[in-house]
Amino acid sequence: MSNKTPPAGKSEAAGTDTLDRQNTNAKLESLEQFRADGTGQALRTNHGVKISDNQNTLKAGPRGPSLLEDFIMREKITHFDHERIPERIVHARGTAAHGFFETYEDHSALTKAGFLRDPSKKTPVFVRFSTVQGPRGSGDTVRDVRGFAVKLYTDEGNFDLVGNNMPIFFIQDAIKFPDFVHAVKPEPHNEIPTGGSAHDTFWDFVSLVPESAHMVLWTMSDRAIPKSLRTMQGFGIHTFRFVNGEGKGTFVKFHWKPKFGTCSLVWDEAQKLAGKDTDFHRRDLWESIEMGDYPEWELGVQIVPEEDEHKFEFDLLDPTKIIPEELVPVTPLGRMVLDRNPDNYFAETEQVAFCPGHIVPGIDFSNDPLLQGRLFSYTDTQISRLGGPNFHEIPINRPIAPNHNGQRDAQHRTRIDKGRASYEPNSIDGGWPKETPSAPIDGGFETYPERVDAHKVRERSESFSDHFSQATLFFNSMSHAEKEHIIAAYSFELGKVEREYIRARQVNEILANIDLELASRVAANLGLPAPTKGTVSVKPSSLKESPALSQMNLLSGDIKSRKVAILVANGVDGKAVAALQKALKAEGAHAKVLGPTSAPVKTADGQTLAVDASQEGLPSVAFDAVWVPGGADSIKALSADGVALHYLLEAYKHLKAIGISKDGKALLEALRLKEDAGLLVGDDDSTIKAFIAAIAKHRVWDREPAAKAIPA
Ligand code: HDD
Repeated sequence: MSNKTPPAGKSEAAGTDTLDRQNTNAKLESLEQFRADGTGQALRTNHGVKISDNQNTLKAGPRGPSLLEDFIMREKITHFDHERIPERIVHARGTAAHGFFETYEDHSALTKAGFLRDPSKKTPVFVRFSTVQGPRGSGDTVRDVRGFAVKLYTDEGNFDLVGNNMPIFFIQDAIKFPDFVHAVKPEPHNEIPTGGSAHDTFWDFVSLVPESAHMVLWTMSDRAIPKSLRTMQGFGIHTFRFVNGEGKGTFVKFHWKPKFGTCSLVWDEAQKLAGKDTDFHRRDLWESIEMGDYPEWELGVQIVPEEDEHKFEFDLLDPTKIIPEELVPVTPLGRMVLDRNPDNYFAETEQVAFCPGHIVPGIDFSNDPLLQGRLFSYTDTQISRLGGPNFHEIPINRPIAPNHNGQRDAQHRTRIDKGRASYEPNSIDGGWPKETPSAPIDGGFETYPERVDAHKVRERSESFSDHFSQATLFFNSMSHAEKEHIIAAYSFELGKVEREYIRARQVNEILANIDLELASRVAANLGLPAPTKGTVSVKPSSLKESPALSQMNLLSGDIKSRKVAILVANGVDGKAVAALQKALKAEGAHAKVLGPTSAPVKTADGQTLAVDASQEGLPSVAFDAVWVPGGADSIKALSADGVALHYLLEAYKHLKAIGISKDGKALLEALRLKEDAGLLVGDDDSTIKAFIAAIAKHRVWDREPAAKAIPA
């Protein structure tokens, strides 16, 4: 509690703040002044002068030299010259959306944070998703961690939950972050590779730093190639603290669980998409919002009472560890819906500034040394990225809560502060703005008074020293297919490492301590001897498996918002197309009719059928499933069309649901594909039903061995 007495006048908590809470909507509307629309407006200079000619520079005669006095041209070119700002050192490639958060109920027993107490309140949010390694123009579907940064504009100030789609991190102490980032970023001599970790400096570093073992395993898993941004889980990673109105603290870990389920691409698909549609993830996010398939997540927390802090086999402060959900289940708090695309990429997505240090009363930090370092780094980076300390005034960063204080001036100051006193205490301006004492609700922020009694040391706690038991737990929790993907990913990445001693070190000193089968399989693929034992003694986790870690258990169970390609040519059975479209629509899925070209086709009964795109224009990697309706002529044409044949083959190899009319059996024979749980032949309702059920399973995993034998 503050020991300073506020100068005479009512406390802000009792007066203006309550009023502001009621006026949140009015404030949101006031942000509207920053959204500009030029419709119906004259073209003008930045200083308001109407422009009569935007085509020609002022010249001395039509063929003469340009004149320096052309203030219109000079203003335009000067502004253009400075259009780019430094991209983020990490997480440069991102995409974002607006939405809201609402709490399911009053969680005041846990926290006094207002946005988690009032179920009638919709708190605006802005969420930016990102890859980590690549620059702004890099591909969306590379193997990488995804950033999951949420800005909640609460009545009590902005709360930024700056997390990732994986629940742990590569390093335990922030002082190692520059080393880690230098190692993973493109190599300094040739700036290769763009958007990937398959190179020597990354594997050199992680093979020398065993604390990275668990997180590297996650990045070699399917989690690093998410199907879409709306099918990713999000995590706050660090242990945070909730503080309730009585000042009681509780440790929490934040989780975002997606309504559309958690699922991934397959590796070949991810690589192809990186070329065929660099914008695959941002396009999906954008389109799903435009189509009304609003991405949605449930926010939950794992709750650990303070007295249980030391009850685990790992340290709650160690960011390379999860709390298995089987030990502490996730308690749902509320939901977040993204329902509006930004108006302007630069003004919003590029200029948004997240800082883990942006918290509100009711939430506090833990002593996780990675989190502690982050509290410094983010504000510092915004100063150079956004050009000064006033980045909070950029519309996307403005809190909806008032933010009066004595901070003044500096570059890009936009607010015109009235009053004489830019210091506190003051008597000239009636003492305003004043401190607000901490209170059970609506009070000023007060740091949780954790007792600290220690020596100053540069040391890593002994409780942070186990780097492998949870990596083994993760590997053991994977399905057969997921394990195979992990083995393939290590083999692929290490196969690109030029120095054999780095490959060998990763296999012998890291993988062998996680799982000997994993190590030997990767060793065999690299032509290295298989290790027979690990290099350190690891006390295994007492939990053998954590089913919550396998994506096989995290599907939504329906096919809402899934995309199905219907391949047609002249002579297609138009009624069959309509029946499938109707069935898919009823399930909330989206069908697109794809022809040999973008031109309409003629159905068997002579009707004209519009097509959405050509098969070449929207390749199979852009879809979840493919259907080939009947019609003898259509099948005949598709059977002789290399693009259509490749379409089916590729969907088959990527383990997607495929439905083919009985008329189309010849197509399967031509491709030598066999029916299976997801490759269905038939035209009746029961085939459509089975097709829908196969899409809901996301992939036909049992097909994987057969699919591998088919040419790429
Ligand atoms: Fe970080 C950006 C997530 C550790 C320093 N980080 C950044 C973003 C995300 C994360 C999602 C992009 C935000 C946006 O969309 O604008 N970072 C994490 C997570 C970490 C983590 C989940 C560990 C649990 N980061 C971390 C450390 C440091 C940084 C330890 C420095 C000591 N991170 C930065 C940064 C960035 C950043 C350099 C680049 C751009 C920015 O901050 O705004 O300051």
